[in-house]
Amino acid sequence: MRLSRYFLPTMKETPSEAQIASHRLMLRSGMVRQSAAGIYSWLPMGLRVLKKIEAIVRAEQDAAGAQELLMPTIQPAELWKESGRFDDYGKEMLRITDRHEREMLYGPTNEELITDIFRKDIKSYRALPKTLYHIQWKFRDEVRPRFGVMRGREFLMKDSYSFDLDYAGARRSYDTMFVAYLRTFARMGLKAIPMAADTGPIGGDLSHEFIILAETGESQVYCHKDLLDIDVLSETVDYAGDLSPLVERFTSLYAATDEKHDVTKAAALGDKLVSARGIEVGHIFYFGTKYSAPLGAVLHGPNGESIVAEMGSYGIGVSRLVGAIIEAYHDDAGIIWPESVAPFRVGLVNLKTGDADCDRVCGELYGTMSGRGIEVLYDDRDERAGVKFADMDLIGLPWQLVVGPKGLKAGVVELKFRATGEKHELSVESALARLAG
Ligand code: 5CA
Repeated sequence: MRLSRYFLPTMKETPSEAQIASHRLMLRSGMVRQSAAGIYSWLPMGLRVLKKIEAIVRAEQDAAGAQELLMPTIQPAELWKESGRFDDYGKEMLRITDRHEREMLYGPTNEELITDIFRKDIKSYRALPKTLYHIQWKFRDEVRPRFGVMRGREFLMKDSYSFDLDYAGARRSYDTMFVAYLRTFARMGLKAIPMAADTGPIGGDLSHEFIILAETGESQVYCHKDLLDIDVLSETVDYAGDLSPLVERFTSLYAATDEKHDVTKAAALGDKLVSARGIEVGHIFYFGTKYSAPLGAVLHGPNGESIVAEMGSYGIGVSRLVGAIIEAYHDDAGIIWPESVAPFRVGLVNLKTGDADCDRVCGELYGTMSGRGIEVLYDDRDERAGVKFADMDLIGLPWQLVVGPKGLKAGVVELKFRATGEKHELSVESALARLAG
């Protein structure tokens, strides 16, 4: 992509409405624009990151055996009356009446709708277990939408729902998602710690929030220091095998949100206790028959008996993750994207647009990288070098490849790694080789 043609409205000034770094940086780097309180448009650069995050979430869900479908954003109120949540959900639910005076709502979550789909088509115990998921916009009329996409009213969630025949099966499905979540967040460069948590309006009696530690987090959390040292991606995961040892490595160490905090247990950890602020990026629940019983998701068992499906649900805040990753990866100059979610891998900077040599070499580099599938944003604007450097640091692409007239005379270009600021002068060929690796 050529920056001269790209829709990337960056800002030098810090927007006054933004209280935390990620919100400021998302506005300044032209990723999102607010259209109403807690409701955002995703501009091209922001959307690229959102899609990258979505792709990692999807890949890990698929690897764990979950199947993707897509449910609508608008749901009929009747289903929620069947579960009893229509009244319980209160003011957070956006209620809508259609032209036929039918009560509808903009889905804040999908337990009822998925149970309805399941009960209509799945009748035999042979069809289980099943875990279904979708990645879809939700609406919650939050009292205090704030911090940009971190606590929005409209937000993108990945939500999965598991159906099993008994507790043991449901526990297995829970553990599968537990492990898939560990891997998902690790692939984004995040250390998300599973913590014992309250179940709130979703219900049930087993639940973990996946929390990343950050000063600007909305919740107070406590955990054992050793949890921060487990390297999840170095573990071999076999979803057909026994996942409980890995799950136990996490759950055997103390970790709790404020609501579940046990002062005595925490005190016993001594200097191993970490007390910090955290951002909830995922939340998983086991709630047995809370929805399947009232909605009648009942199966024929092997001996003609009736079995009420055992369920769990598993959410990831896909749009919240964009902000959460920036909270974890930024400095005074801007964002520092981990490679796995970066909107482009390389920012190609032409220090002197209009100079025949610079234009030619940049054109060649741009063509070669694009041809090799390296995602590159080419700053071909007629701007001062200072402006170009500042914008590149702000948008935080992992690599900056800088081409200037002086360097070219000496036969070199400069490759900068945004995360460390490390710079190397290299020949064009060596720079390309580095970037391809
Ligand atoms: N049905 C369950 C699991 S599918 C559920 O709705 N869980 S939840 O309420 O915990 O939401 C799942 C995730 O969505 C949260 O962990 C959080 O990361 C994200 N989320 C929740 N509310 C918001 C919000 N207002 N803005 C942005 N992300 C949110």
